[in-house]
Amino acid sequence: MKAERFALLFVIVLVIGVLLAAVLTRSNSDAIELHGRMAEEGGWTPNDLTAQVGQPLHLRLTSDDVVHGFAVGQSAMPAIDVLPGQWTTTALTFTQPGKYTFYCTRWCGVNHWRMRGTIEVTGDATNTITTTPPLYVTLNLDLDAPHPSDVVPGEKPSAARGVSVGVLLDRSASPDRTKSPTQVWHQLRSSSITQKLSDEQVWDLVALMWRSSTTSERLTEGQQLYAQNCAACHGETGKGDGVIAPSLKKTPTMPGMTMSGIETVAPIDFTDAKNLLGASDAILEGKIIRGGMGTGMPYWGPIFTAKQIQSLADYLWTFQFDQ
Ligand code: HEC
Ligand SMILES: [Cu+2]
Repeated sequence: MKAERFALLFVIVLVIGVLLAAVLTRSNSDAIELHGRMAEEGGWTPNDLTAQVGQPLHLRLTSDDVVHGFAVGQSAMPAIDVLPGQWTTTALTFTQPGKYTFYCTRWCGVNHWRMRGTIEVTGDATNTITTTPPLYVTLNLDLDAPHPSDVVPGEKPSAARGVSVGVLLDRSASPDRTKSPTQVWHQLRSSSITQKLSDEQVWDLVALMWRSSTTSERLTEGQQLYAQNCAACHGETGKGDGVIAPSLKKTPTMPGMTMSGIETVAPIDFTDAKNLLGASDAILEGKIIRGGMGTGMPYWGPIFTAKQIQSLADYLWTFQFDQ
């Protein structure tokens, strides 16, 4: 009798144990283990995740080599450190279906930016958002065509000097994002209001117009994004001399004259007036969104929001204009 009782108790304990183990392993297997490795060593494993709208996607992250970072493109979620020999857990919940890109946020090597993966989110949208296609698509711009400027200022144009020129510019006529500074300079130069001004003063007016079309907040945001994502190639001062630049090839003799998809080239020098002043915001934003398609310039469309890309383009003009 006593032995029977004991056996029953043992069975019950065993059943509870099995149930508990099942519950534990279930909650454990709900979390997906995500390993980070440098792009050359395979990047993220797995690199294609799926999720359902409104249902948390549990992740356990670790690195198999150096310190990486984890972030989801176009989301406000702060980046998570992915450390070797340690597990970090996180849960992501999506409110919109679609294809998201997750990416590494630490410069872990020359191919750092290639450390990307996707999250395919299915289900019904909880709210509707309308997205407008970028300008370069609507305007059907050729992003690979050279866009040299036929005039360049003698010194760096300054928005502050532009103010003191004293010509009242129509603020509502602030440059639309499809025009280059060179085009606007020609327009102003041929206008009667600038008759008594020097060429340099007209450039200062152009700098002022570009400054008026952005805000200090956007310039600060652009500066931070640039320092974190672009300076390694384009250089802190925009000269195209970042630490990664030597691993890309020399500048072609004609800037912009690259056969896209064929070979990598040196990062664009944003301080080169002849090149940059001939570009419009639409072209710069288009290049940032689409990338160089083989030139070495990464694509950032799935990483940044439209506003962040605008801030980046706004910031690039500070390499030409004193703002
Ligand atoms: C891995 C190196 C690399 C990184 C990182 C990089 N770029 Fe580039 N970028 C290039 C190269 C190389 C070119 C020149 C070839 C081309 O235009 O495709 C270029 C060209 C460009 C151009 C074209 C300029 C023109 O006159 O047509 C823009 C704009 C640009 N980059 C912006 C950015 C921004 C903004 C970032 C950061 C978000 C960035 N780049 C990060 C390598 C890089
Ligand atoms: Cu990394």
